[in-house]
Amino acid sequence: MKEMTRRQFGKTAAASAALAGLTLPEYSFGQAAVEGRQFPQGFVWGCATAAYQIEGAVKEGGRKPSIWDVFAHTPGKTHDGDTGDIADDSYHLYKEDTRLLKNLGVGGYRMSISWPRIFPDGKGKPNAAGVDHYQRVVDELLANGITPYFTLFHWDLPQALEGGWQSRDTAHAYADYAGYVAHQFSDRVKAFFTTNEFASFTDLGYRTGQFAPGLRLPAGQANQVRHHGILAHGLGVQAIRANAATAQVGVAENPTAFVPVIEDRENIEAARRATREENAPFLTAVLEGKYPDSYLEREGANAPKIEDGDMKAIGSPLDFVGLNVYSPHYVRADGSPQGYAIEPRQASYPHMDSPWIIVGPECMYWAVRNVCDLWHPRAIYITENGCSAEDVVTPAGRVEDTERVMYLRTHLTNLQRAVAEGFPVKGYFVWSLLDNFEWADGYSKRFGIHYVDFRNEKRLPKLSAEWYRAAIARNAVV
Ligand code: PNW
Repeated sequence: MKEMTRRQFGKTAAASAALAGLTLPEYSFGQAAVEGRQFPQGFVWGCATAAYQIEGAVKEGGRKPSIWDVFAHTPGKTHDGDTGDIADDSYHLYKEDTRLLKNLGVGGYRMSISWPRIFPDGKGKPNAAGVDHYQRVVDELLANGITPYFTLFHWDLPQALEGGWQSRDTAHAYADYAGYVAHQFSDRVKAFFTTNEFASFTDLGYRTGQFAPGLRLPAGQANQVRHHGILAHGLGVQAIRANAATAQVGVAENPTAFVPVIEDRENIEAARRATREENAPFLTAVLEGKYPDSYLEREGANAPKIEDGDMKAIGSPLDFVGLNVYSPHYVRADGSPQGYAIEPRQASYPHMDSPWIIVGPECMYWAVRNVCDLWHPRAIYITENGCSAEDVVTPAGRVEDTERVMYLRTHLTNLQRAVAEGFPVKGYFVWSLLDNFEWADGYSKRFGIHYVDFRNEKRLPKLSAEWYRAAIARNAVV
């Protein structure tokens, strides 16, 4: 028999319904689907950005350079020599950005505070103009019913801090800065993320050199940098709590998300083991207050030097854990002592515009589940999820980023699974509100749900913004 096309089938169905005197309820299929894909009441929908990626105005309001200003201005370090000098000019356009957020209907905005605006020299005398700027941003958000979530460190380390993260003093300077910001803002800002993605600002900055400050240190020194990164987080938690009794504190981290190749007991166990082992110097240390012995043994003489009290600070209890989730790693159980093997990725694996964003939406479910099964955090936020796409403005003046919609929809479907199974996921922040300065990739990779014309900083909602708005309005994956 000849196969019926969908269109023919639709016509036939409609015709037989009409014959039987029935009218098909509008959206009948859609509604049934949405009911099963609902998020809980009070779920926080949001967008995320980071200061250096959107603000521009690098010399205004008393700001001094961060390591990213210096790095981006060093020839050969970023795509086409792009810098964050202007970026999205959000320093001036924050009211417009707030309008975009309001149009989406989000409840939360995860933004980062530029350390060199608050302490231009990294420490010492705070800069009132920097504090005032963020007070105005918070005013605007609150006036529009949007809850600010502060990330206190999203990689823009003040250049003036000698030695950067190689110096233990930087962890103490960070804690002073974090405590100061908490003190200034905690009457109106309730949620603080200490740091964003340990591996990105330690390993990529100091081991592989792709990110600022672009160093390639040997393993022992690089491990010490990692230690200073998580120590900063721990001392920061203590400082925030000391300065703001009611503040909610957590970390925003991108642990490698391991997906079991087959969903059975052995492979699920392998994914859990891999999560703990492969994230040993970062999330595991933070949530256990201890480096796993296997990590210390593996690193041997290169293991970090730990001082008294470090691990207690690092393991400070958290109110929530933020997870940045983009891509999966597949893992299987094997007979090895560690009990798992990470699958190599085949060359044909599908990816988004950034080659590292491999598409495997189950990573969203498993990132949540592995972390919850291992460490039972009180709450989880998805602090970032999103993708780059080769967006173009059509002659009709639109950006039809259907592949970003596909990416978001499938990841949210998997997040909804986690929520439905009872994992304590409280919110989700799309990366990103706007196209922006994508670090070493400069302006060549677009992650926004709003398009930005970098010749004039004009914003344009993409199809994905419309889609996100609909999902938020229905509190469901649509
Ligand atoms: C995250 N990688 O960075 C950051 O938190 C954002 O600032 C960034 O814009 C976003 O993801 C998109 O890249 C990452 O190469 C950058 O594995 C690179 C990697 C991971 C995270």
